[in-house]
Amino acid sequence: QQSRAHSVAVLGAPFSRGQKRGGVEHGPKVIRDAGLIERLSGLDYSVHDFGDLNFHYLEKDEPYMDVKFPRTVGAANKMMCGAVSRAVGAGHTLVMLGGDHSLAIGSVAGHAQQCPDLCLIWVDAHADINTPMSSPSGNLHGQPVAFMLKELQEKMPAIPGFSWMKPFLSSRDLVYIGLRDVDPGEHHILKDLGIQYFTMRDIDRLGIQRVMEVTLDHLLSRKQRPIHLSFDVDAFDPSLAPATGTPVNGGLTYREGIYITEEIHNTGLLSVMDLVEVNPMLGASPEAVEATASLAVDVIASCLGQTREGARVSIDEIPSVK
Ligand code: B3U
Ligand code: MN
Ligand code: MN
Repeated sequence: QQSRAHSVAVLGAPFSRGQKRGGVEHGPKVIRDAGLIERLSGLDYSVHDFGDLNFHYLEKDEPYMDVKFPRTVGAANKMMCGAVSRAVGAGHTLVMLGGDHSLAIGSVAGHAQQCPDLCLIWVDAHADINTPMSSPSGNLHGQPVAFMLKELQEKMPAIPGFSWMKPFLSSRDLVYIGLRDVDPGEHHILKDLGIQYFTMRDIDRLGIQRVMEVTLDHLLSRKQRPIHLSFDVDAFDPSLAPATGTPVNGGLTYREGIYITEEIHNTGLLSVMDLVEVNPMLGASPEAVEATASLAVDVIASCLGQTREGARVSIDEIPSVK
């Protein structure tokens, strides 16, 4: 039942202009240094490391209304969109390493160019669905989902840098898991559009098994289609993932996080995943940074079929006594 992709492509996205804190552009490097490529190769994939995208930070990029670095973020996402579209078109399962979460605009948009019927699972402490008007910070990493949704089209002003894209996703094709820091405007949007979401409280009430059952049923019961997983490392509890820009207490346990990714793998439908917001400059110690990066590697490997049961390589019989 588990269809295995033949090849996995890894694409680094060293970019930080979607938010204010420096260091998240080094995310791809620390995740690779934590052994990502070796781990994926050990899962029997042919792994293609596409290296890092080469983003340009524009020198003159004044805020538009309150939105920070609109042209820089827009251009980075245009580049991301093209790269993801090409990789998916070439038949790879793609892993995008952030970088901040504004990069998901281009990642999901590029995926949607190849797979217009995709669905989106957003694992995050935050909903990242502010519009430029509702955003309390003006940071674009708190707004990527608003750029994608067709239902928000009328609420979105024309932001410089984003004329290359149009909204492409329906709100019923999106599920959130792990929310616990949602702005008032975001909460209104979630309710107004009837978006399916599971807060940490919902996980406490239902358990992660039931949450995944309802999530996959919501997205896949009408038809099987490609999954885009956008995983913000701040979904995890800060005790597990301290090296990130906006940690929020009361996050996912290690086992809840891995259960989510195992269930997504078991659908056989994962097509693109983002792993974002690892910021090695925000760990209190080298150990804190290594723990966060190695957690990121565990999440990615689990998405791609690493199991807690063993049995990756088949052995014919119990070794006999010589
Ligand atoms: N919701 C707030 C804070 C935030 C969003 N995403 C992160 N932080 N990582 C905002 O700025 O939109
Ligand atoms: Mn996020
Ligand atoms: Mn977040």
